[in-house]
Amino acid sequence: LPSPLREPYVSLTFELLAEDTQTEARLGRLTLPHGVVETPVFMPVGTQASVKGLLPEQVEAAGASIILGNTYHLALRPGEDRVAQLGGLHRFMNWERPILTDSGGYQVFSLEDLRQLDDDGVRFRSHIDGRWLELTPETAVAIQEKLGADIIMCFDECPPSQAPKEQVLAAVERTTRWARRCRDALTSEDQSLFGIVQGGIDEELRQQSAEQLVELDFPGYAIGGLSVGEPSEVMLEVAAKTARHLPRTKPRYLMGVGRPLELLEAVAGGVDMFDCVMPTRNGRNATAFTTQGRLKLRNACYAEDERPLDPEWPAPYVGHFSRAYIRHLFMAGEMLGPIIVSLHNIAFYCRWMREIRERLRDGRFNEYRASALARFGDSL
Ligand code: PRF
Repeated sequence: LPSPLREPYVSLTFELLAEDTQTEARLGRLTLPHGVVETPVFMPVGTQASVKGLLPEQVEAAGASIILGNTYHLALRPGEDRVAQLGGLHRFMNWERPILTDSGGYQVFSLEDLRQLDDDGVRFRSHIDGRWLELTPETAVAIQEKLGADIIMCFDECPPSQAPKEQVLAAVERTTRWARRCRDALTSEDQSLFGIVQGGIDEELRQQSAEQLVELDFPGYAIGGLSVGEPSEVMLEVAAKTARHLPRTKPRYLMGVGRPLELLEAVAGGVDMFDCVMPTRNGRNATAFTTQGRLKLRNACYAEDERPLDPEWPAPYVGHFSRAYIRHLFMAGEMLGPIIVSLHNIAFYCRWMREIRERLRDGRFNEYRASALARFGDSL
């Protein structure tokens, strides 16, 4: 078609399907090049092009519609050029649904003494082979373009939770400058770049950060810099207050959060997307999330327990194994133990989000929220 008649290629659409009347919660649908994501959504973490221990078909059967990958780890090994040469991250790992990659900002800041930080970016030594590497807004975008995720993230500065206000302000200002550079560096038309709000636990700085990023007009926004050691109630309050300064019609992603009840509360505060290592990491160390609370499967009380992990919410593939058997696998150091509980936990998190979406659809979200808080207290 002649160019004025050709539909512009749309790499992301976000439809608001319902808004709760009593809270800020929203039901949405995100359409990306690799598929549709119903929100609120939980994204399992696949840092090194693998959701640890699980086959892609198991992750999908567990209910995941989008997963997260990490620029930092994949740039170090096997390198973005090799992934690109092998057809991009989707093909490399055989995951055909949407992927979001984090920019590496957060990972590199936890390296402390391995870094040189200035306004240009971060230089650090590879923990794998000691070679010097550079992450800047431009390189973080270029790497993420080679990886080929549906959603890519701006390179941001996440200051430590105890940082004084001047340092948090400086990080906000730098994060905005970097966000503009990321936006200007983007060339790919089938990837959507999200901005990341910083500002620590200071309301004023959060508002400032959000407003500056909204000015840059990203297709979606993340709330970064939280869950870095502050109390859970503070995290939830700051996330909800930040969400108010973000555009109603665009997706909002709370990075690195959290426990199931934190996800529920953050949804009530207006958040649409989450990622967290908790289901997979806890799965590897024998902790299962269930409708009976968290189970620590090495505990002797499960030695002869014939019940499945969660009779109410059986996970695909693993719903029939007894607690006694799973405990045995952990005691014997068998790799099937971490696999079973990781798969169970991902399925639990995805089911948890599905329940939330169903309550948003039928208008009973706040009732459900109250009953879940009463039922699970601090057990989830
Ligand atoms: N920035 C980025 N990734 C992140 C965070 C952040 O602030 C967090 C904060 N908990 C998790 N992952 N780029």
